[in-house]
Amino acid sequence: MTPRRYGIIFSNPHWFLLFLSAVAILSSAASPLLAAPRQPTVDDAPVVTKVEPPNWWLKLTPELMVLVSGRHLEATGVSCNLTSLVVERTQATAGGDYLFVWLKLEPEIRSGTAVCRITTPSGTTSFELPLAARAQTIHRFQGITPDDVMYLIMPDRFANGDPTNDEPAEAPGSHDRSKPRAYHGGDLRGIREHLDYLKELGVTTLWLTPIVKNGAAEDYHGYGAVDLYAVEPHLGNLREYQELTAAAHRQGMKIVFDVVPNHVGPKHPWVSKEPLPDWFHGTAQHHMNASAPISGTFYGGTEDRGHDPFEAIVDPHAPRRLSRNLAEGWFANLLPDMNTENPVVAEYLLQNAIWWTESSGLDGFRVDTFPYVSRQFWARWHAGLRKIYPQLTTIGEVFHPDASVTSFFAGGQKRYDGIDTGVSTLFDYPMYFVLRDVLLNGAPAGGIADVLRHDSLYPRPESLVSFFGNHDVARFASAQGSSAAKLKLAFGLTLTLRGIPQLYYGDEIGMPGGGDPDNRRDFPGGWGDDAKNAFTEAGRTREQQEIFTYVKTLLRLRREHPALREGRLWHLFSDEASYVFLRESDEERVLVVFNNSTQARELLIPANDTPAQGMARASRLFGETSAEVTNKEIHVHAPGQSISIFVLN
Ligand SMILES: [Ca+2]
Ligand SMILES: [Ca+2]
Repeated sequence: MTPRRYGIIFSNPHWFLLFLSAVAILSSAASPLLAAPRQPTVDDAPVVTKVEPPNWWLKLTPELMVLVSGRHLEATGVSCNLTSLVVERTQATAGGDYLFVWLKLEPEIRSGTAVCRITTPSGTTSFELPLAARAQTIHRFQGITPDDVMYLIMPDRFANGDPTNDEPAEAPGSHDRSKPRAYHGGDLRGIREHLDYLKELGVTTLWLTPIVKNGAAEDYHGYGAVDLYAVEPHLGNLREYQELTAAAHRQGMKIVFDVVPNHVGPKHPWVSKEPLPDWFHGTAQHHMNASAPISGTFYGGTEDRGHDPFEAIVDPHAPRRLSRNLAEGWFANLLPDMNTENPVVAEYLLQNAIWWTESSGLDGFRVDTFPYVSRQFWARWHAGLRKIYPQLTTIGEVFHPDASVTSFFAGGQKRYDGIDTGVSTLFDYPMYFVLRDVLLNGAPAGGIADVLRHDSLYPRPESLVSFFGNHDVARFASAQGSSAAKLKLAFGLTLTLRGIPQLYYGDEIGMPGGGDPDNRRDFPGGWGDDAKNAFTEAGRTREQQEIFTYVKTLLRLRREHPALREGRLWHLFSDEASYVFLRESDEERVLVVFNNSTQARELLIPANDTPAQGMARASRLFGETSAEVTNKEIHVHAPGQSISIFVLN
């Protein structure tokens, strides 16, 4: 990656002085009236205010790009006091407010704090770069598999473990639990203190919404970064994130980090002063809107529904103008869009992901706004990560109901553009839409099988992340048409269908909530003065306990029966109200019966040409359904609105 397109770079001060002399001679020849150069003053002295990354590790990468922020950083030379740390080149930008320093780490380099001296025409300054040996890698960077169950937490809304950080000095007035868009005080320590609750429930992996430092009073959700190398002070600090990750690992749990390479927050200091002229796509004044509708359609239909830019990316025949605003526009017309096509930006973002991984030992990334970033970037980013962390799992967010669209973004394959994004897996949004449609709107239960039929479009469908709720949609319990019984069915299907299940905090106790931000209410009991503590059985209402037990039991069955995690899925039966399927592993055959009707049903399920053929018995693991097996058929009596699970043998 070369930054040379941005100007002339001098790694050798001698050449720089020769250049300056030449410029001086030419200038005076061209303009004899030019005043004598102003003498440097104290005000011109170079100052360093920030170093990114703030530290690094030995034997991790052969090179490192450091972005130094400050003033008057027009370096004529940079050198570090470790002989094995070589300054390869530098580039001052934005009138000296930034200085890029490319370093080479020789193999023999030892741990310690390097001091790198910056010399400018008006003085010198320095920055420090601590370099440490890598920690043991065992039980770190583990990756996620279908053996895992992920639980999404919005840290500000889960549990307040440290009231002293509720309103950091730099954010006065930001904390108010009565305001749905203010900070409520939840934090990383609060999550760590409730790992036993999560362990008891049976989840194995925690996905936290972004923990990086945000800048606006209503950025409790974490998606408005102002510093990609700091933990949001409302949530704690880096040490507390490291402690949370280590504590989770000790409990046999994993941590997924929510990473957002697509954009930063509007208050990021880069917005008023970019490190490079094309650091972002566009500027605060002039940019495209990634969320703008596009008029016109090529795809027929009586109604002009407009172009769906996701569909345009997938369509090899669609003009690029239909998807350019998606990749280069500002999300919600508000969030500064990183120019990921610029190799320096790409390097910054890759190093940042490596830094969080190495700092904490995290096990995977949930990757925000995946289709909004160029596919070339994803290929490079993943290649860089995998070189160091081959097990690390990345999960892309492609918010679209059509598997022919979502699967286009899956890694492990190339489509018409010849690019493999490298992403490990994706959220199964098509299944999300159908689950809600079937359970809440009474759509045909066979719609589930219809989604699964598209699995051949994905290289690794068994790892798709299935879910029925998250922080971007109304709570299932509060959606129109919902009920406690339907919430249980949503859990039942999500935890038995193929894929890696993802649950949303509080759904296991039926937490209510409409659209954003009502879907992000505080977990009851996470705050010392809460009237009820739903983290304990005694603090849960009867209905909360019923749902909690239901989920906990399903999670235990999932642990105990490998077929429910990894087994091949076979459709056995489907119609308007029911879907019956089988999960087959080497060890066992597990039958799952879903009845969406409020009425009990008698079902005769053909077993021929499936692994259910020739089975003699159905032993019930879960539910109230009874089943008798003959050679050719399974006779099921399913109560209304039920999920039942059997082992066949
Ligand atoms: Ca707090
Ligand atoms: Ca973008």
